[in-house]
Amino acid sequence: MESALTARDRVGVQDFVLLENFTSEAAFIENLRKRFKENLIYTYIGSVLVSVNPYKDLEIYTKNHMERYRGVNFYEVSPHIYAVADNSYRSMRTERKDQCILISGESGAGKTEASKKILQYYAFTCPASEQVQTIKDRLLQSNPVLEAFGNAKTLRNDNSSRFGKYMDIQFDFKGAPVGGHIINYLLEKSRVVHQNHGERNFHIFYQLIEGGEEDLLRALGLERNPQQYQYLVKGNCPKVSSINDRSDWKMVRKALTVIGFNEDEVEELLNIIASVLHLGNVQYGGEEGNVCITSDTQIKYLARLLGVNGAVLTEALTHKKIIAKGEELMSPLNLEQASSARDALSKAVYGRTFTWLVNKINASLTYTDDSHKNYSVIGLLDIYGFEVFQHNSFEQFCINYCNEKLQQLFIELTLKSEQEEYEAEGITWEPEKFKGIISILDEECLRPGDASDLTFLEKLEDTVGGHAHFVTHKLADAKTRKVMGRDEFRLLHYAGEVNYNVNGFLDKNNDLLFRNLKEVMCMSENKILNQCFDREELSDKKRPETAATQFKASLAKLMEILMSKEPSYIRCIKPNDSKQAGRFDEVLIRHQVKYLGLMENLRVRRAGFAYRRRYEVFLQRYKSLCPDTWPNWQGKLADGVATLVKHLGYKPEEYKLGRSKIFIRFPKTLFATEEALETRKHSLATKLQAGWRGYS
Ligand code: AOV
Ligand code: MG
Repeated sequence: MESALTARDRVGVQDFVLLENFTSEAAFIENLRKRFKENLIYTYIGSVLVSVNPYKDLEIYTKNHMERYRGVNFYEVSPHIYAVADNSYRSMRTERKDQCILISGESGAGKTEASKKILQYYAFTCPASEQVQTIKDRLLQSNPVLEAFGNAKTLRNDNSSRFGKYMDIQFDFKGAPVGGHIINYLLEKSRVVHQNHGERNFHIFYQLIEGGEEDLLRALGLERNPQQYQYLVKGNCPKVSSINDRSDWKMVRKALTVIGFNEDEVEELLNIIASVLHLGNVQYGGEEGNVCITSDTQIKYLARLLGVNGAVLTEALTHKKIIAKGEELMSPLNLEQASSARDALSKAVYGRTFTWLVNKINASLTYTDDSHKNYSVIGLLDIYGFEVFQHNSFEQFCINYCNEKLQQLFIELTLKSEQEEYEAEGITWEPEKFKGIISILDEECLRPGDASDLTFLEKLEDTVGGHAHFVTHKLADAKTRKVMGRDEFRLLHYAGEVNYNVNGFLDKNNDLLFRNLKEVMCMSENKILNQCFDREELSDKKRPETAATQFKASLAKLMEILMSKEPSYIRCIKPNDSKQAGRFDEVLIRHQVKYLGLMENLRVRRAGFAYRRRYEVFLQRYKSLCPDTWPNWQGKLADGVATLVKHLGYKPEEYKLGRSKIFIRFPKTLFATEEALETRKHSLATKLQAGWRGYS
């Protein structure tokens, strides 16, 4: 028989709190490594779940597993994401307090997969009537749809979320999921018109082209070859080995039906997707000052698919309307302006359709029965993770800003008492630097005259240039200067350094669509577009808020939502950069353990929690170690605990019994008891295998 000690040697401890050498980062990582090797990807730090992406399918998400975690105490079963889900659910039910589960980690660490597992857990374990079943199905099916339109292959992740998502699941008094609501954050629209090498556009384009039926493609005027489309060729990556676009297409089509799309709506939605591809193929020619569209094939399709007048659209794609002395004039665009007007239209159409889609899903998740007005919620947060590429732009700036906000929240809520130490370790957090950068960006966007991406950079140097976490080519030391472009600024984020290239910052932040293109879209006969482009927008004289400012405000609101709920945390770790199973890249992992603040997290937990346990929790966990407390202690809890520790041989100086908790003085006492439990479990398992029934 394998002794408990060797079992522990092999699989490590399931809660870092039980590590003997809890201040040692090496011991922490060693424990992660042992467990990872045994496919044990989950480990706790108290109630925080640390998850390492296995990059392979583990048989740990079956219905049996879900059953095993249902209604069971955290400490009675091995660590699992289902335990976290169940714990939040039970807290919501018993304490009647809204919950939220915050999932964080860098790009590719496993956040989206985690959020899907949680949703599946609720869909399977919560009670359901027929109506509730419909909601459950829709909750589940909202994922493939939103992923098709909002996820894409990047260099970091084959299924990278390119939008942030916060989803409330609403439960009635019986604990049944009766509705849901999704808030989406800043979609990376630029991907619609441009992808970096080795990356793709949003999945839906490839799904449609690869999976769409012949008739459908003919009606949309599409060819079954992504390389035909300018918007799909830039990354030179039409196929991804881990993705089957054709079967995904089938899944998405089904999901749309489950969510309640009728045939007309599906048609209108696909018309929009196809029209974006046609827009990308609109070619300009002619002389400067007299730009024209060289072929009218695309315009013909576009007119039909977008439900607009072809001639009006052509004019809007080549001219800009200006109002001078009360008169409207059409001023011709040059080649560059015309292509960027076209791309702006593609981005606007796609981005607004995405928001429309979220609203449509929300409508389908709204429970109509009035008796369910009083519901409790569990919120799930799955954002885009921190990311660094060779070339980083406005989008990465926003994504990484969002991650810093979330990290800040985590620190505030869990590490407050150790914040100083955290800062002393050099992992400081300063959200203020972003605010400064965003307001300068806005200033330059609003300033008439010579404002440009480069003047923005100069202004940054003038204002935040002195900041220790900000550097530019001009301000850098000789070594840094070598790896920085003249058009870049570098920020030291909590998770690492990122060089941002300022090219395009102003345009992306302004996010402008020429007025005459808006006018054309407002006249669209496509019902979806009609809802996306509102005529009122045309009469609105006020300048719309910039993209970064809107994003900043939406994140501030998100923080308020999260603060109003009882949080649980899942900290996802990415084991390697090559998306490979079984590879534990220690350097990469140590970096994440550091910046996620896991060591500090552990120290706080140890100080506040490990040596104190409520009587019922202590008794529940260790009752099997004493014949008098097994299987159940009948008397007072305190007496049960006293009986148990006496049997375990605790010496008086090792513990104190409080009003509702036992206080254990030395960690070694707790370890010994934990080990006894391991041994007991192990011998029980061996006996059961040998056909043994009953207890001794
Ligand atoms: P992310 O959401 O954290 O990145 P994902 O959840 O998309 O990362 O995970 C990336 C890939 O890792 C998935 O597509 C799976 O192949 C694999 N994976 C993750 N978790 C598991 C798991 N529990 N079991 C098996 N495979 C897994 V980003 O959205 O890029 O920040 O913006
Ligand atoms: Mg994701």
